[in-house]
Parts: sequence; structure tokens; C-alpha cells
Amino acid sequence: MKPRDYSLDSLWMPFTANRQFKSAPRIFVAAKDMHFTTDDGRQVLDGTAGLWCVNAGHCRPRIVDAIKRQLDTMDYCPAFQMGHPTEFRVADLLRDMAPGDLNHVFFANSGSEAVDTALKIALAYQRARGEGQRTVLIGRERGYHGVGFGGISVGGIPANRKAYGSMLPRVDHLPHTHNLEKNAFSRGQPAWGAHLADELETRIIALHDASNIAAVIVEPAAGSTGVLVPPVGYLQRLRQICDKHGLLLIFDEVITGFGRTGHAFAAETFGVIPDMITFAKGVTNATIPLSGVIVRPDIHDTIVNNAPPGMVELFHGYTYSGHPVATAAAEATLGLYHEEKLFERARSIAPHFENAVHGLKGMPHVIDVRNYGLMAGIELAPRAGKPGARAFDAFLRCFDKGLLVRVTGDIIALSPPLIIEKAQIDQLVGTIADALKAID
Ligand code: PXG
Ligand code: PLP
Repeated sequence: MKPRDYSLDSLWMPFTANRQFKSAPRIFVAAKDMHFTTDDGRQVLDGTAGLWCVNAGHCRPRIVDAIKRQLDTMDYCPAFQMGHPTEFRVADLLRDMAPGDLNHVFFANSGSEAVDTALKIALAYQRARGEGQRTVLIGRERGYHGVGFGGISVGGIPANRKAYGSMLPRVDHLPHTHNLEKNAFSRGQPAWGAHLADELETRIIALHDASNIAAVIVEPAAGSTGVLVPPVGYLQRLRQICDKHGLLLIFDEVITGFGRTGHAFAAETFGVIPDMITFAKGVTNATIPLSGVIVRPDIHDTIVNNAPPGMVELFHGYTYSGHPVATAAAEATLGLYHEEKLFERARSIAPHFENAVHGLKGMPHVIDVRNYGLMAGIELAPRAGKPGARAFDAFLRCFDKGLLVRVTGDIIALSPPLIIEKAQIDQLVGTIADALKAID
């Protein structure tokens, strides 16, 4: 390995154990298709599509070339009061991919910004239709909606909230649906748990009154907290209750979008159409940051038509909303997904993936395996008094053996690129099995 010509001192790394990392750094210098290359020249199989985002595999020429071409043509276009062709074309593509009648797209740059945007659109919509008292936002325990103040308010991860004060003032949370006693080792959607959606009506609406609630936001399948697949009928139940009481339903599809569950969006997979979808990550195959919100016509029209002619209708946006390089990357990415039928590919290889990961049942420490599409969670029994330590050891061990996995608490999360081959799935699961046998 070449000696490093940089210091590790000044970079403060996100969601990273900085001191541990800097004592034994893990540095990637290149990536191609299913693999990363480390700075000591090793190939590492990408079991996580980066951070759930490189759905078509790394450094795909079609996307890379589109980015280069756009950079040579126009580096930037002001996002406010000016437009450029690619952002309109990508909005059309996303409208065509979206389920139901969702048909207007607002661009941001990260999943966190997409979530803040969706929450603000929900509030602006309720106000524009004369229901401005509807300001309560409902999230879910164990939900991850990014790290903005809006996202951590509706989010349900204690560690992401506890240091940050009171956040948004009027928020409540549905219970999560994870229950090992009822659902351990479920293949696909668990049978138990649809009734947990009823708490929206029996507890939350009963407490706050429906007339005060603006929106409910959930991940259709929770990714970040370890792949929590919705119980059969659960999302349908949420949809019914929201309809009955005039609440908007937002699906945060930052992870589940773009093929992870076998269709463009999990809304299509699970057959439930929300009022808004947030997306990010896979929309550009993670090459350039881009995110956004897709909304139903009534939401867009109510806000836009309610403003005086000639005036800005929604006081919201980012310097880089619809950035030309990001939208060029998105146009090429969506074209690649279509051309290679990657969502269908995810669907057709999912049974092999399911069988492979469930083969880990009975391995040391494994207390649950769960999966949907090309995502899976393998939950380990925590070490006494040291939550997360066992899975982190598994992560380090896998990395040493040429496999990148993601761990969250004591859960190993898998979300490989949709181009993964069966033999690579077997390698992935085999490496995890060896790691589980090797760690204490
Ligand atoms: N919503 C959801 C459902 C997400 O999964 C965000 C919002 C925020 O996106 P940004 O682009 O602001 O990070 C996410 C992001 C992990 C992991 O391995 C998950 C995410 C990001 C990084 C790591 O759990 N999810
Ligand atoms: N902070 C300052 C001082 C700014 O001028 C701006 C944008 O003009 C922002 C923050 C917001 O940046 P962005 O639009 O990239 O979110």
C-alpha cells in the first residue's frame, strides 16, 4: 500500500465512530459494478449498494458519460425563476414511474431535505385548503426520515433525537411493527401486526383530534432500523384511516424507491397509493445528490391555485433544486434501470436471495432473519451490556474477508445492487456465516 499523503485529523466523519475509524481506517479508492477497491488493493463485494443507493452497481458508463456531457454544456442553472430542459424531462419520467395519480415533482438534494419538503408541503396544503389548524405530524417509532429537524421530529430513533432538544412541537408516533415473538424468521411480509395501524385512530386521533393532524409519514418498509417489513394489510389500514379523517399519507421511499422491492416504488409493490412519495439515493444511482417529493394533483393544485397570479406559490426551495448535473445523472440512471429491466431483475432474483439469507437461521447469535425484495435484516443477540458490539465485530470481520455489510444496532442489513448475481449472493451469505462462527 502506498503511504497516505493525507492526514485523518481534520475530517469529522458522519455517523461514524471517528476514534475507532481513525485507529484502523477503512479507505476505498475505486469502485466498479459490484465491487469496491480498498487502498491496499483488495476487492470488496458491495452488499449494501453503498448506503442503499447504488442500485445499478458502480461507475456505470451511461451515467458517468451523461454527467460529463452535462458538465461540459452547462454546470449550473439558477433554481429559482429559471429552468433547464433536463429537470422538466426527469420530472416527467418520475411522474410516469409513480403509482396512481401522483404527478408533480419538487426537487431537493438529500433524503433529509426531501422529508422536510414533504412535511412543509403537507402543512402548506392543509392551510391552502382552509384547514390551517392541522399542524400535528405523525411519524413512527424506529422510523428514519433523515437528520433535519423535521425528519428527526417525526423519526423514531432515540439516539438521533436525544441531544437535540424539543424539535418540532406537535408530533406523535405510531408504534413500530417489529416483534420477534410474533414474527421472527418471517419470509417476506409478516402475518402478524396489521392491527398496529389501528393505533392511528384509537390512540393518536383520539388524543389530538383528526381536525388537528396534517399528515402521517412512514417508510413503507423501514430500512435504516434494520429492515422492518410491513405486516400484511398494515399499509392498507393506514391508508383507510388517513382517508377517513382527511390526513395526508406520505411514504418515505428514500430507500425503497427504484427497485429495492421489485418495482419502481414500494407503493406499487404493496398496492397502497400514498399522497406523497419522497425519493433520493437510487434516483441518480448515488452519483450526484438528488432527491425530491412526488405529490398528487390535488396537493399541487390547491397550493398553486390558491396563490395570487404572478406570485410565488410555495415559499420553499434549495439553491441546488433540480441541479443540471444531478438531473442529467437521473435521466441516465432511470434510462439504465429501464433498459436493463433492473426492477424486474430484483424481483426475479429475490427468491434466491430470500432462501440464501434464511439459510443463516441456526447460525451462532442469529435471532431473526427478515427480507423483502433485495433487502434483508439479520438480527443478532446483543452481548450483555454492550449493544451493537457483536454486529460491529461481524461488520469488521466481513470487511476483512472482502464483503461490505451495514450494521445498525445488532442487526446486519443487506441491500445489494440490483445487478447482483446468484453466485455473489452465495458468497455474501457465506462470508456472513463464516463471520458469525468466528466472532464471540
Ligand atoms: N428517509 C429515509 C427513509 C432514509 O432511509 C433519509 C430519509 C435521509 O436521506 P439523506 O440523503 O439525507 O441521508 C434516509 C437515509 C443506513 C443508512 O444504513 C440509511 C440512510 C442513510 C445513510 C445510512 O441505515 N437513509
Ligand atoms: N445559508 C446562507 C447564508 C445562504 O445564503 C443560503 C442560500 O442562499 C443557504 C444557507 C441555503 O443553502 P441551500 O439553498 O444550498 O440549501
